[in-house]
Amino acid sequence: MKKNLLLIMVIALIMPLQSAGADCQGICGDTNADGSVNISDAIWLVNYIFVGGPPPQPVLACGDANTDGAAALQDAIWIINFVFIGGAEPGDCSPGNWGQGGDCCPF
Ligand SMILES: [Ca+2]
Ligand SMILES: [Ca+2]
Repeated sequence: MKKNLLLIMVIALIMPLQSAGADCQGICGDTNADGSVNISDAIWLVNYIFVGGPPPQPVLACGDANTDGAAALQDAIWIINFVFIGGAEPGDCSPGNWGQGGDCCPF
């Protein structure tokens, strides 16, 4: 019983420390975390949404190219527009400045 209480206390101490760092990392729109935003990121996102592939890396927020607070098909379309027809760059992934790294903060 005391071991369980001690374990709960340790977890309670660790949890706020993890969220305080916010774990902001990655580049908005770089869903496969290879350091650039290209068509493979749109494919990664479509694979995640429709086929159950892995989520955007390193955090889900990196898939939120249109900064509406969710990683969805619209974000894949946003990335495709950015890559192929000069559309707007992926936005600030809650929060952060695009292209400066460390952008994607967990939702
Ligand atoms: Ca990429
Ligand atoms: Ca979005």
